[in-house]
This record gives sequence, C-alpha cells and structure tokens, in this order.
Amino acid sequence: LDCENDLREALERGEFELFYQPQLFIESAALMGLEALLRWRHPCKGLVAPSVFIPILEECGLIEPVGEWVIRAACRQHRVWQVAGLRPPRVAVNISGRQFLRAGFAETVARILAEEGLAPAFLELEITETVLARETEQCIETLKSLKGLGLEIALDDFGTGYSSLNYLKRFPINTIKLDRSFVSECNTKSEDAAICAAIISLGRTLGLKTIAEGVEQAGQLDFLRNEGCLAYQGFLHSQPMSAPKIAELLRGRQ
Ligand code: G
Ligand code: G
Ligand code: MN
Ligand code: NA
Repeated sequence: LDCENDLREALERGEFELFYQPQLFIESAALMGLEALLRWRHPCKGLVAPSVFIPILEECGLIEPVGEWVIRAACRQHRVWQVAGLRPPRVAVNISGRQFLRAGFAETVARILAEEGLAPAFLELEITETVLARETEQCIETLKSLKGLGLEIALDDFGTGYSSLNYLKRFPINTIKLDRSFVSECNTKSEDAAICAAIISLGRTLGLKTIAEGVEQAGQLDFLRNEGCLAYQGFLHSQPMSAPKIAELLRGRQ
C-alpha cells in the first residue's frame, strides 16, 4: 500500500469524512457539543479508522492540509446545520501536535472561521498535553491567540502523557477530557476511581470544565455524576455518527 499517495489522492478525491460523537451534560442530558472524528471512506476497504492513517499523515507532512480540511469541514457542517434550523452545539476538532505547533496556526484557524462564516464560540480545539510539553512559549502564544479569537480549548487524553499539573495553571484552557483508560474502570478499580475523582476535583477547583470520554456503562456514569463531572461522551449514549444521523438527532431534540 503506497500510503502517502493513497492519502494524497484521498484528500483530492474527497474520500475523507467527518463523523461526530455527541457530548452530553451529565445533570441535564442536554447536548453540550459534538466531537468531530475523521474517517477515510476508502473505495475498496470501506471506512478506515484514524488510528490507522493519522500517524502516516503526520509522518509524510499531510497532516497539515488534511487537518485544515477537517477544521473547514466541521465549520461548514455546523453552518449547514444552523441554516437548517437545527441549533447545533459547539463542535470540537482534534488538532495534531505538528499542526498546532506550525507557525501561523492561529491565523489559519481565524481565516477558516471567517471564510466559513462560523462564530468562533461554536468551535473547540482539542489538543493533547504531549503538545504542551514541547515548545512551551510558542504554545502559550498560540493558545492565547486562539482564545483571543473567542474559541475554546480542551486538553484531550488528560493524564496519559507527561501530565504536568503546571500546564493547567500556565495554559489558557477551558476543558479537561478524562481519558478513556481511566474512565473504563472508574467504577470497578479503586485506583482509577481515585484518579478520576482527583482530576474532576482539580478541574472544579481551577474553574475548568471536565468531560469523561469512553463512557460505556451506566455504572460509570453514576460514578462520574457523584464526583461532579460536568459532561460525558461514549458508547453508552452513542457511537460517532455520520452528519445525516446527527441531523436526525438534533431534529429529534427540538
Ligand atoms: O475515532 P477514533 O476513536 O477511531 O479516533 C482515534 C484517534 O484518532 C483519536 O485519538 C482521535 O483523537 C484521533 N482523531 C480522530 N479524528 C482526528 C482528526 O481529525 N485529527 C486528528 N489529528 N486526530 C484525530
Ligand atoms: O483520542 P480521542 O479522545 O480523540 O478519541 C476518541 C476515540 O474514542 C474515537 O475513536 C471514538 O470512536 C472512540 N470512542 C468513543 N466513545 C467510546 C467508547 O465509549 N468506548 C470506546 N472503546 N471507544 C470510544
Ligand atoms: Mn479527542
Ligand atoms: Na481522548
């Protein structure tokens, strides 16, 4: 498989597609957001998961054009839902480290928002803490520029990298995402319960929103509710869905 050429052609042929996973407030069950997740609709292989091709995109320098496509596609889709009167919540887009650290990233985001006519408050960018461990000063500048635009920042996979609690103080972020690896046993293993509880409590103290990923069971949700976690996403509510399925969901909630 000549991955690089395949992926370049995939972009040109429009074979990339965004799925969206609902994020729900735990207390009210209202929709808080939608996380955009990239898929490759391969002509022979069907839907290919990002874990297969994101690392290749990063290696061969294609993550930047594809990453830009993702931001633009999410913004454009949001406008389509708005125009259809569906009142979509904020959309969250995953940003790879290389994409985030590229000079001019904040300007690129500003340009896409302007071109697509989306209010910045409807966009959230998810970055991983691994990104923050490098190029610290530049990171802070980029984050400040992005927040200056009026969009939100979430720290993805929190607790799995070189988590420095210092990041939470130094970087202007809005939301911490509790990683699935802690959430999956939060109601069965005391260590994972303690970690989840500590992260939720820390978020509350620092005035950050907390969202748990990968919630699959009611027992996990009960635990998170008891600890005061703000929101969750996961198979318990729904898998990532195509844009038409999200439109149905939004319509049903009106
Ligand atoms: O959707 P799925 O669970 O297969 O996603 C696997 C991984 O791919 C997740 O870590 C997710 O953050 C990442 N991912 C999904 N979509 C994108 C994207 O548009 N850009 C980047 N950089 N990563 C993505
Ligand atoms: O790293 P990131 O959080 O962006 O990745 C999200 C990934 O997690 C997506 O690939 C999505 O398909 C997957 N995912 C979402 N909800 C669940 C869940 O409840 N259980 C499991 N196992 N995976 C999930
Ligand atoms: Mn994510
Ligand atoms: Na994650």
